[in-house]
Amino acid sequence: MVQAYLHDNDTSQDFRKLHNSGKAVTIEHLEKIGVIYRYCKTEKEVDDLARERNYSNRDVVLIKPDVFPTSASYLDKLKMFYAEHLHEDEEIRYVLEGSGYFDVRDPITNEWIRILLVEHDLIVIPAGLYHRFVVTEANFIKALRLFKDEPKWQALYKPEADNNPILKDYLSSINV
Ligand code: KMT
Ligand code: NI
Repeated sequence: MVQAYLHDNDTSQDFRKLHNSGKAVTIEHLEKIGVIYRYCKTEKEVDDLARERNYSNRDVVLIKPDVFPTSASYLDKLKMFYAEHLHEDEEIRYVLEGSGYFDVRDPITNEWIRILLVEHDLIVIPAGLYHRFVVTEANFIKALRLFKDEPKWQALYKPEADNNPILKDYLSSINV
């Protein structure tokens, strides 16, 4: 079962650690803010969901130290994924191997919710929801990234993205 909890915001610890504040977050709460979690035993289940939601493009992202020339460049890549951002399209991520954390910023309370994803976990992050990503201390994830027809999946960083109409559309979609 997926684990979600409030992030402890302890910046003295490495960002790949658990950062579990002890306050659990339910799947129902995630759904309220438009985040969908699914366990997909096979890639066929992912394909079905992708078809239903009109996704037609995908790639595989591999994040682990040995695919980077130096440990500094690995860390730079991790920091890039960890910068708070949103997208103008919803994004689907499916873990093929390894594990990682998706942190989503609760638009109601402004708190970071940490979601641990392991093999077979799929997450849908709605357009306009601020998030960031980091691997766990195992330092390894292989994940499918699914994109709609016309990919608009470049990251839009905070605070510039605060004025993006997609953010306002997202907030009104969840009644905030
Ligand atoms: C994103 O949009 O934040 C990402 O794609 C993170 C890497 S996917 C494991
Ligand atoms: Ni993203």
